[in-house]
Amino acid sequence: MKEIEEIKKEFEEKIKTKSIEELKKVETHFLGRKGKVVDLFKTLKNATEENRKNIGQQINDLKSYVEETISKRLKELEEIEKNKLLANERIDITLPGIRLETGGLHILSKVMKEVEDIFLSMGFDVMTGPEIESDYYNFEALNIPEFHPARDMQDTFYLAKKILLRTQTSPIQIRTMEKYKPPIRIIAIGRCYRRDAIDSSHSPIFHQVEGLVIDKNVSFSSLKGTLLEFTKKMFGEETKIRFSPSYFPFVEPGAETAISCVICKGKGCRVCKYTGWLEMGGSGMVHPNVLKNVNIDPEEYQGFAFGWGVERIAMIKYGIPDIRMFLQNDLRFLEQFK
Ligand code: 2U9
Repeated sequence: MKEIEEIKKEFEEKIKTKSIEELKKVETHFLGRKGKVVDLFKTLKNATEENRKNIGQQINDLKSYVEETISKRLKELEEIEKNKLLANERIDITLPGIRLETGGLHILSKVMKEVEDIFLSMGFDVMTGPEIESDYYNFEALNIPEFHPARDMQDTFYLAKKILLRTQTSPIQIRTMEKYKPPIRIIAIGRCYRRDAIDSSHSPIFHQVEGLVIDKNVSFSSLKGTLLEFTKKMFGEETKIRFSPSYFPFVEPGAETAISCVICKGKGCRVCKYTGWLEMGGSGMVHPNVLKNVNIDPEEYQGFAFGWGVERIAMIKYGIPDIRMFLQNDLRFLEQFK
């Protein structure tokens, strides 16, 4: 009887094991073929006749207590294992989601669309054309003859003797006038190329928007009205516009066009170099020779045209200090316009 008590005490110590593996060892230690409980049954033969029944009963009770306790303990440990597993796999759905990076339009694309929308609202069509052009469409048709200084002034990328990367979007205007009869109201917008030295305001790749209106009774005041309307919509209602006489082979008279400084409202600041004005590009009445080149009679039809730089518009509108930023793909710059 003393031995039964000792084994029960030892068992109650060992059953507090933490792992299923350990528990299996405890089970073998007590209930296995060479286990403590089996040994107890072997000692039965030493018991007296009248005690044998009682002791046998006691040993059986111990055996079933050990079995029940072990299977209870096993269930507890399995439950703990399961919960541990669940805890590891648990997903906290209240955690903030992982923000998926989304792309965005490049600021120049946005500005070109804004320019297009303004002219579309004024009844213009938007035209595009090839970036690889012939020197006929890029120079000759625009009244820029073979050895005119404008050619090297524009420092052109030639791909072959008479094939080049367009230096302005004017070829689109020529192609449009060849294809459609007046009245014409279009803007031509897209990428142009010049062999310029790169600096904060010059890039070999830049974008231009040119406008062209061909109709009867088109006057210089039509040009001023159209550009003023565009300027107000693009830079704000209080913006003014200024025309200064200038020369371009494809317009006569020609004018440099400037807008009042959007930063200092014309008082004078570093951005407008204290002039109060910001040069935006050029404009003028389409030269009669250009009309003749596309078989439009300058006696019957007149027209005006202008050409502004898209980077220039973006840099002034958004305070971008360096034209190279548009092409450097620096996310710190690009993401500001998402
Ligand atoms: C046709 C007839 C006339 C477009 C014009 C300018 C003046 C002009 C550029 C200067 C550098 C724009 O800022 S820039 O990129 N252009 O100053 N462009 S008049 O005149 C045309 C165009 C097409 C058939």
